[in-house]
Amino acid sequence: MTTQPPHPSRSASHLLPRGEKGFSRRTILAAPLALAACDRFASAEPSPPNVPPLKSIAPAPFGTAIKASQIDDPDWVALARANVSQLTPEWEMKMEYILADGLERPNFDRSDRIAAFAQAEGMAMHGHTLIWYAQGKEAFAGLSGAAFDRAFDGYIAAVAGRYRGKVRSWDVVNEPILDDGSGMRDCHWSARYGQDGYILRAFEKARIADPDAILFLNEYNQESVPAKGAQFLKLVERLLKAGCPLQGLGLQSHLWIDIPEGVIAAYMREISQFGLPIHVSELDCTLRTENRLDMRSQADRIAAQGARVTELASAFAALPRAQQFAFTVWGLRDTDSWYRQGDKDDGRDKPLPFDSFGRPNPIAAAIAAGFKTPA
Ligand code: 9MR
Repeated sequence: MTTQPPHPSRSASHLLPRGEKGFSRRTILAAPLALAACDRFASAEPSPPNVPPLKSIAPAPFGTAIKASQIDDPDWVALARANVSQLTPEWEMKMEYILADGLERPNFDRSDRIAAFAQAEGMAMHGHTLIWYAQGKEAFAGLSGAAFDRAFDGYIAAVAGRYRGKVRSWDVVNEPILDDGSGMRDCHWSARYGQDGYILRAFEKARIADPDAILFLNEYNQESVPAKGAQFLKLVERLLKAGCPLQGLGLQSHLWIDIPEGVIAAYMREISQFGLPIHVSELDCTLRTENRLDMRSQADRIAAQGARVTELASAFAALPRAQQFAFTVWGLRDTDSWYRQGDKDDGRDKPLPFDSFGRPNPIAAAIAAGFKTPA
């Protein structure tokens, strides 16, 4: 197994207040120093690559994560209009926002705004996410038995029902597998319904609330941590056998530069065997590693990043057309990324297709190269 960069779900740091989430203390201290040291003699940044509008070269809808505030940013809107045809709300369609004031007072203002923007711009929308181990604990605290069931079913009915006809698809359940791939996560949902039981129930309720949306199971590190990928495939098999209305598989693809060559493409071939639509649902690729002694230059890191991202895009392009659901990046500009928020921002990471001025990054060229050469 390779050294992985920190992941919010791994450290549960996404449960921290906004602006406090992100990297482990060790990485926060080490990464900027390591990057600064190895770049001391680096030449000026190379000029941005020429890349056609990403939506014009993608074999399927090209998506991005969106925060409602970005609708007020004309530069972001221009970049989105040029490059994307699908939107995934980054956090304002989750329980953390919808249920911030409790079960009785759901907040739909921001997800409504994003849905209206998508409609006005002729962009599709992907709902994210109904049931997640990491969220809803506070809102559901104190409920048990039938009251818990009513709240669980009622939440899915209200949210998926509200956006019926407005979303193309939903991440019904997010991130059910343990990080090391040894099994399923325990959480407040599994405590009541069982580890597979809460997933089955969520999909059934979502199916009823929105019969037309394509229903996805979404997970990270499937294509990069073989044990986790294997566990995900086993879960999909069990769910389908149990009659779950699971219709699509979400590969988050939060990549990092040291994923061994070939692993991503091999997993894409395996997961495609179900014949279900595949959504590359949250692509970014951090340049950071947790290895303090990593003295690679920024240019070397960017080359490694390009290789992994091209491998992913190329594996996606090689899928049968009916299985290419969408290819979504987890933000457009580096400065929009969750890797670049708050005091954890080292100012150097370039995980997304555009720089802070909206100019294409090498990763955009890497995506384009992959789309061009299906493999
Ligand atoms: O990027 C998202 C960040 O803005 C939110 O604060 C955080 C918690 O809601 O979620 C981040 O997005 C995560 C996604 O919903 C699920 N997969 C991992 C993503 C990156 O942490």
